[in-house]
Amino acid sequence: MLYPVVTESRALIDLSGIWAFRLDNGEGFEEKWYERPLVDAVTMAVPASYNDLKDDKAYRDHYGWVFYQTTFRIPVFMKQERILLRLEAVTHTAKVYINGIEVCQHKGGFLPFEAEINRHIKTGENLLTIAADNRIDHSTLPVGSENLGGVMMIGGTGKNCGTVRPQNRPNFDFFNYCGITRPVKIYTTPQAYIKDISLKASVEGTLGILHYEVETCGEGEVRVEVCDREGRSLTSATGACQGLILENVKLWQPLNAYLYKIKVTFAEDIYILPYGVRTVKVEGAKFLINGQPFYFKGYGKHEDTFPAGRGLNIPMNVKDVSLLKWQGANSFRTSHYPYSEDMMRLCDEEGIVVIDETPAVGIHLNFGGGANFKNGRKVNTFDPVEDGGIRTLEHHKETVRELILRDKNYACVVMWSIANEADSAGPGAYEYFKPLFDIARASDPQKRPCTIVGMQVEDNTKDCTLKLSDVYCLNRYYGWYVMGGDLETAEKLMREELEFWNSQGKPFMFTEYGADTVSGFHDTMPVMFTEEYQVEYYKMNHKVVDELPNFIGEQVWNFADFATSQGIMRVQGNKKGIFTRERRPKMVAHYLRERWRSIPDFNYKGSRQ
Ligand code: BDP
Repeated sequence: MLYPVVTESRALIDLSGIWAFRLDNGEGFEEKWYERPLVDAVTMAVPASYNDLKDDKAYRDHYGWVFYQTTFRIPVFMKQERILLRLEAVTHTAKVYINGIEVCQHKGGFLPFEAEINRHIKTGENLLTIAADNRIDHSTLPVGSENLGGVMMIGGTGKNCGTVRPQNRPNFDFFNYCGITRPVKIYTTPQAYIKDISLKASVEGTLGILHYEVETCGEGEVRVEVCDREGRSLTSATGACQGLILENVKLWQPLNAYLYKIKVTFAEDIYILPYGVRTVKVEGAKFLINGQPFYFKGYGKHEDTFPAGRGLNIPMNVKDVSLLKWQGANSFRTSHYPYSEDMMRLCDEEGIVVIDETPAVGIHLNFGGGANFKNGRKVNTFDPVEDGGIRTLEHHKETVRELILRDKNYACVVMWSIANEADSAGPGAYEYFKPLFDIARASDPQKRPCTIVGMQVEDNTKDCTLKLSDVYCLNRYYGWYVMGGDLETAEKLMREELEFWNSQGKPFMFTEYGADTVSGFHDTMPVMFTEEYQVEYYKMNHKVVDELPNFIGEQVWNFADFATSQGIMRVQGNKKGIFTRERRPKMVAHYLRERWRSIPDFNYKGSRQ
């Protein structure tokens, strides 16, 4: 799916700004609020999560639909073109109306969708209404809990005690920020147009071989021209599917990105795609980028800032990449959902390596000590739907397809994460995940490695990641959730477990490890929650992982403190950040800087293999 850009043949209108907004009182659809200007509306920023913008619990803890509204006019010169409305992310379910008529719906809060709107617009003012639903349950990604006994951090009484008002119970550890979180745009294409472009490249010595496939609609001929960064033409070809040779190819390298400009023309339509040539491959226990064993240094992150919530925050994205570079980090994971396209484009440009994750978090009905019951019988996560099992599979398949369709051309993306901390060792997990891996592998023209990011389980041999993942990605908390405060025992237990993973013949890495730390808490002894403890915690972890040759990367949890639901284990949010939510460094940020600046991006463990 192409990111909307302005070219000689395409125009773009960004509808970001102040919109009218109203929380649904349960009557919005019945009273057809989308047919006329909202009554009793308040102002609202778009894009942004609405939760923190009004200093009122009614907004922060709203459950259900909300209505957003704006008006737009279409310039006359655009009217002969195809006119599309593109929504980059509406969390979690959206219904879109123009002049009272529904033009599209979408499920899933972190991926774009669009509709051709020519027949719905009129001369003069058009009324655009977007209804957004934030309810989460066993059928949505991320997953919401349907049984209070199984709720993470609420404590496992097993009783569904009910609440005074209906409310969301996230089965995941981040605040359920909602709304129109990324821009809404109108863009045009000619009637005969370029629908999609798929690129992949191989490299032989100094030659790059670029394979392209262009999908079009209408009559015309495809022409593809490769230009260098300065826009000078290097080579070109005609036809919808071709190979092109790039002499003295300039590779996209981690922290040293090079992007060609791929100019595609078809009939009157022109589209320009920045593209980095690089290869990715798992070979034995190595993760090769451009043929060299890569070592991941970096983070699991969140799109989480004050007060935009999960709303696109371009300055913070730039700041975060700057902090990554300051520290000598080279990568992050888009935990726990696809990030904005603006962030992906920034990473492509800056050479930041990305593990790209779907919003599949919380696919675990018995997490956090709780258990789900139906008619007195314990329910397993992947039990048949009629027996109370999870209902996400079809939506999960669609999400994997949509994510790869959106992100397949980014050089920064080197691996797909199909899910985070699912019940991957539970009965039925393999049968659930196998088709998702198949879809990912079939849809990606570049055939990137795939993984499930896994939590600690009782018996690793039962974890379906062993059979399915190309890289074992582990979230481990030895010294925090396991043996918190006793780093000596934690070290022993962690070494015992990691030796298992090291003996599997595939690469493995940490995608999470961390300790909650309240900025400003200090002690002479490393006591949990102090900045000193966080440093000691990481030193202990690094001592162990540095001994293991097949361990190919460390992604710390988390880049910055972030907002969560309330609970006895969260102090105004999750405090495992290396930076505070405002991006001030905790003590450990300097320790990691020293460590990562002395670890090369490539061949870190080369001498010991
Ligand atoms: C893991 C989750 C992550 C949490 C983290 C934590 O993947 O979302 O925030 O633990 O507990 O279970 O801090």
